[in-house]
This record gives sequence, C-alpha cells and structure tokens, in this order.
Amino acid sequence: MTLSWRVRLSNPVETLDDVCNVPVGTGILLLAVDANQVDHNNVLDNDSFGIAVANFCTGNHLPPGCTGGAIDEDPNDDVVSNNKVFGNGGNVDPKVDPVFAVDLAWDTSGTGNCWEHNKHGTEFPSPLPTCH
Ligand SMILES: [Ca+2]
Repeated sequence: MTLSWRVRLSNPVETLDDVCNVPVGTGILLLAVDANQVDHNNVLDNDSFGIAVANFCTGNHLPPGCTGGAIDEDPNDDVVSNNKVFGNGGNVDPKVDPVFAVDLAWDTSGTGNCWEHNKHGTEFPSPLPTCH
C-alpha cells in the first residue's frame, strides 16, 4: 500500500508536550527510533523536509546527551526505501537547520541507518548510506 503525506497546515497541537516541537511542514520524522522501515510512501511538498532521521537532542534543538541517558537518543538500524520524495523543504520552519530542508535528511547520528531505491530530488548529506 502506498501512503501519501503532504503537510501544509501549521502544527495544531497547543499543549506543551513533545508534539509541540514537531516543525511545521514535517513529512515523516524518525526521531531516536530504532529498526523502523519507512517504505512505499509518497512524501511530497512538505514545507520543512520530506523524510528525516535524527537524534532526539538534535531534533529538539538541545545539546548532545540532553536526556542524561534516560533513552537511546540515536536512531539506529532504520531503513528508508522505495519512497517517492519530491518538492520538500521550500519553506522551512525556523526551528529547522536549513541544511535539513531537503527531501531526505539525516543528521548523521546513530548506526545502521540506510536509504535505498528512493526516488527523490534533494538529500543531506549526499550521498546517504545505502543498505548494501
Ligand atoms: Ca534509539
């Protein structure tokens, strides 16, 4: 099944929880998660980025080690494959470093994360690690 993600509205969450920190125009964000597979999605025209893989602290604009070891802050062994990801990052949320205003983004944290067989325009860093 192919899912389509297009987020153009502002974040409607008004309470002061972690969801409030999700940047406007986020497509799919893998924040500190391990062993997730994101595949066969259409991720199009999101203002900030398409699919991002990030460390918990980096993603929340906090210093490294921000949880004091309470959680594994790094994303590990995540696979992003066979997605169509275009037109993202054109109006990036001020909370997001502009280098991540791309279709496929990674803050280079964690181990075992890989990308393959995606159709996309922009990426950071380039090239992203492949799965084989
Ligand atoms: Ca983790």
